[in-house]
Amino acid sequence: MKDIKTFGAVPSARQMKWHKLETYGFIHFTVNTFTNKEWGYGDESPSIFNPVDFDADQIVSAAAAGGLKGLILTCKHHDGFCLWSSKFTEHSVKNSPWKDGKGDVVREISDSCRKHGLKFGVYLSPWDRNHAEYGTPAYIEYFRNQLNELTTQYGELFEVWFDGANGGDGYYGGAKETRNIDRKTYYDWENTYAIIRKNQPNAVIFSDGGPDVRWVGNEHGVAGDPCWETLTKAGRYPGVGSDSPKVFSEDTMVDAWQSDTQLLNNGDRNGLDWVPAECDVSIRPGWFYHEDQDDKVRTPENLFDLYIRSVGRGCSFLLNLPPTPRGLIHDNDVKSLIGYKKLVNALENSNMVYDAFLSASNTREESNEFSVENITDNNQDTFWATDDDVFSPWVELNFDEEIDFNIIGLREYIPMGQRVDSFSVDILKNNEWKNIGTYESIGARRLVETGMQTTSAIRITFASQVCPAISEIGVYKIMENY
Ligand code: FUL
Ligand code: CA
Repeated sequence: MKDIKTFGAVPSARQMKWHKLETYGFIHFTVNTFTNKEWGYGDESPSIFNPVDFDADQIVSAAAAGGLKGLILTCKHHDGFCLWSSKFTEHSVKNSPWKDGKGDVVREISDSCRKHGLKFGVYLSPWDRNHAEYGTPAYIEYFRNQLNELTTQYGELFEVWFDGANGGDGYYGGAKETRNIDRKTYYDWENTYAIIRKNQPNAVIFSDGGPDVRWVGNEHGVAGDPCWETLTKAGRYPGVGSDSPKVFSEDTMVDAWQSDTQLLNNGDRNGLDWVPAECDVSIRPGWFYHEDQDDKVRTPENLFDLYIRSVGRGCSFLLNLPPTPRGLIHDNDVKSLIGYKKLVNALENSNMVYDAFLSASNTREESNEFSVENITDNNQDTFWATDDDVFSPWVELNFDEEIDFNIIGLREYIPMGQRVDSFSVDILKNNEWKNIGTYESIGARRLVETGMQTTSAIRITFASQVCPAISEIGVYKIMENY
């Protein structure tokens, strides 16, 4: 951009597309839905998969009602059962009674996503507790063949999701034993990623080690404060964190990662790569549907709180919606999604920044191109910037009358990097500036809760190592105690 130099790591074109989505959904659906389990052992018969009322449009409409911009489907979970009719295994929908073995969940969900304007992504578990050859080179060939099918047969994908859980006990074609793999070398990840790069150049690859999008270090949907967009990704692969456990089990998996999870949660201000975090969480306690959790669906208020603590910290919010054994999203989940979307809309509609008179302590070359007006034009591609030697400028918002607000929102112009270290918010009280908080990190989006404040002027002072580039600022009022 003109003569402004970028700062540190910057997002790739595919990451920029992904940043625009902010919220999208996960669909966990497989034999577990019928066995009432979270992890299948791999010995489940395909005959149990029979979602008699399966309705992709109902599932995708539920996601759309919650404002979700895409869906990632568990095409194959750890149990190895394939929701599409893979050429390379019998362990799939082709041997289930559903649609007489002619059904394809991946096809129906991806088609419906396109119909409703949602992006589509795939989850393919590297770990396969069904496959007889898991642990040998032959399984890698199988895994890559499947990846090839999923990345060529279902149109454009926005994300490919790799789980870190890998290795342990399983059915393995009847061997029923424990198999451990070397997670650093077994998948030869760079060459596995190459399949995705070739077939789906716009798709981001997710795992706890990136390379495009990183796990946020917990499954509660909450990013750290601060949460930097950067991290050094050298040596990091799915399931290969600094303290990854040797053997996975359902109970110990998340705990065993502890020291690495802190780093994933906060990111690294000095990291060499742009690897933003994704905050995954389920709308219910389980990832898969369990009838006894029908009354444990997250409330709209709770989902909104997660939105603030994920999207509002520069990350994405990945919300899991598990279909029932009939193949539908339960009414309770649909109600919560609708209520949550209302709260997000209410936040956006409360933005008072358009009523403010704007001023700034410095504007780059005093040029209109970098004018402070760019922070309220609802366009993320325009921004306010200062001269190169200005590292602590301020922006002032003056209102004709006093306003009440409790959230301040900011966006950096991230194609130029994450430039701002911190920012302070002051409000005018009895003709004096009163500080109400200092916060670290902005990135793609920042929503800070300031507590309810009444004032006629707000001043935001930035601290950065290079001139800041701020694309949007918002001043919001949302009900308290959500
Ligand atoms: C975890 C898996 O083990 C869970 O079953 C689920 O798929 C979740 C999203 O990731 O690592
Ligand atoms: Ca703008």
